[in-house]
Amino acid sequence: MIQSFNLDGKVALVTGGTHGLGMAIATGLAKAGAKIVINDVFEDKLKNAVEEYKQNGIEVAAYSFDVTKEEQVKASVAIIEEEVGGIDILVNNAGIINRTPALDMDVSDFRQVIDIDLVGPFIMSKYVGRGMVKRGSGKIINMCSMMSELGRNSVSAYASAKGGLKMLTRNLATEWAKYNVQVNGIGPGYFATSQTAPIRVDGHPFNEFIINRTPAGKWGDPSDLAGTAVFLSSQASNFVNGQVIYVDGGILATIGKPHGEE
Ligand code: GCO
Repeated sequence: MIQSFNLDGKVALVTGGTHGLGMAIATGLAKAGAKIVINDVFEDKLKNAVEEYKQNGIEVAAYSFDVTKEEQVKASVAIIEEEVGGIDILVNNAGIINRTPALDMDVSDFRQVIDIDLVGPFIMSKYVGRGMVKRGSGKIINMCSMMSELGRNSVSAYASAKGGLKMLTRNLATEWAKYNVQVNGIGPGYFATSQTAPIRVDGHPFNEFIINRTPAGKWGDPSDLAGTAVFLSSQASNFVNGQVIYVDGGILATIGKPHGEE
């Protein structure tokens, strides 16, 4: 049974794998045996990340391209498949958030979030999926969110993108399951990363809110996602299609509790 979780010999591409949840997932996949490829639009982020991975005993291949630019993705995927090998596992992790009330949000800012968080994963899946379909096997993991299911003030663009990403996951799963390509999602709850740092500082009302709203009573640690990512990247999930697994400390399981109640 444990062998079915083994990723030896597999090539895993983690977009935005230079920090945060992407780095934690890539580290978990590496520990399960995968060869890791990361991308970022910023060369300096890539350089720093390669060094950080190396300090943790992990050799990664790094490529700079923009997931929202179809020509860049097409060319980069071809180079990666030439230089590293066919991509067996794609983690669509790269993304941004813009916390602005809808009435105040520029349409251009809304479009930018949709472009990076939803159109980017589509473009990546289209060009990596081609090879997977041809080889008759592959795993795609889309990084969804609590906002794939729930709204909250100030994140209309992000929630729209992550809700769409859940449905893109289901649709690609529908189209590619017959080729033995499994497309699933991971929905992180609230994790201690740079992306949540502004709303996690001591004394910030949101910090208190999340601790109270999460049955586990804490922010997640990025390493908490690795096991689910290994499962969805491995043979152990070959009959799992179009699912989003929420790693959220119980947030989506509960209506919450009155402030102060244990
Ligand atoms: C926010 C947070 C969330 C989390 C994550 C939850 O502003 O609400 O940043 O978006 O990062 O997406 O699943």
